[in-house]
Amino acid sequence: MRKLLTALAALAIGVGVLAVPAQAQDKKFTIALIPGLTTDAFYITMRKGAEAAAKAVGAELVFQGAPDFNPVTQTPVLDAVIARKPDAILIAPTDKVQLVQPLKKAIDAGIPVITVDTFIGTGQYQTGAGDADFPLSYVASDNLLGGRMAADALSKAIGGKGKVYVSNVKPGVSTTDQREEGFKEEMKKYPDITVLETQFNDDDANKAASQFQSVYARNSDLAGVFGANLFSALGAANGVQQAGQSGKIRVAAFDAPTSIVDNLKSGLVDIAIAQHPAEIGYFGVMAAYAHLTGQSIPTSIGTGFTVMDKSNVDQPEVARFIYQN
Ligand code: T6T
Repeated sequence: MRKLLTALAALAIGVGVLAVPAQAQDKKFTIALIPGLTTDAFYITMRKGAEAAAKAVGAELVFQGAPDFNPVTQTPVLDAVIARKPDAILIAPTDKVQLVQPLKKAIDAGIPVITVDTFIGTGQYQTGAGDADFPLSYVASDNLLGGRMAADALSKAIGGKGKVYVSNVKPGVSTTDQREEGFKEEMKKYPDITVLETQFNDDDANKAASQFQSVYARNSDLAGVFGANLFSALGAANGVQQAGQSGKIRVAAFDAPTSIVDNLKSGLVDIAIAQHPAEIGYFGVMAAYAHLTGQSIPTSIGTGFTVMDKSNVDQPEVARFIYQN
C-alpha cells in the first residue's frame, strides 16, 4: 500500500518512480559513527566526509566517541550508541580482539555494523569463519601497503643504510600493526638498514618524543624514524627537533594533520603519507545506506593515499588531503 502511494505520488509530480528509492522517502535513517577518539584530526576529517554522505541521502549522522584511543573507554560509548538504536553503526574499533564481544551486542540488537579505518578479527568479513566476521564491510586504507611505502621513502631519505625504528601506538590496533608489518617486510629489501625495536607510545606524542630521546641516547648513529600514525609521527619529529637533529635524523610520517605539514615545510619531516579519511567516512555512510535500502555491499572498500613532501604539498590537488581541524 505504501509503495503504491509512493508510486502515485511520484506520478502525480511527474517523476519516474524508479529514480527515487522508495525507502528514502519512507524513513530518515540514523547512522552512528564511533571514531577511535574524538579529538584526532584524522577522525574529525572522517566525520566531515560522513556528514556529506548523510546529507546526500537524507540520513542523520550521530558522531559519538571517547576522549582517548582505548577499548576500555570506547566500549561504554558503543553501549550507549546501541541503546539509542541507530539504523546502522560505523565504528573504528580500537582493538582487534577487545571490541569483538561489545560489537556482537549491536548485532544481537539487530543493528548492522561496518568498521571504518580499523577492523576486528582478521578483517575478512562475512566468510562464515571465526567469531569476528559479522561486520558487513571494512572501509579503509591499505595499511600494509602504506607501511611499505614508508619504508621505501625512509630508505631513500637515509641513502639505503643505517639504523631506524618504528614509533607505534600499541599492539592490537589493526591499522598500525599492519603499517609496522608492511614497513618491516619492505625493509628486508635493504640489507644495510637495521630496524631497531619498536617503541609503543599509547597514542601519546609526548611519550613518543621522550622515547626518541632514549633511543637516540643508546644509538648516536640513528638515521631515521617511521611514525606509524599521527601522534607517533608528531612525537618522533618533536624528539628529533629537541635533539637538534632536524634534517639529519630523517622522519617518515603516517597521516597529514597541519602540524605535520608544517614539519614537512621546515624540513623536519621528509614525507607524509596522507590517508583519505573523508573518503572513508563518505563511503562508510554510503555502504550503510545501500545496505539499509536493500542493496548488497562489498565486504571491503579500499580508499587511497596521497604522498606529501616539501615539493608538492602546496599544490591544490595534494593540499586538499591535509586533515581538517
Ligand atoms: O592513523 C590514524 C588511524 O588510521 C589509526 O587507526 C589510528 O591513528 C590515526 O587516527 C591517527 O592518529
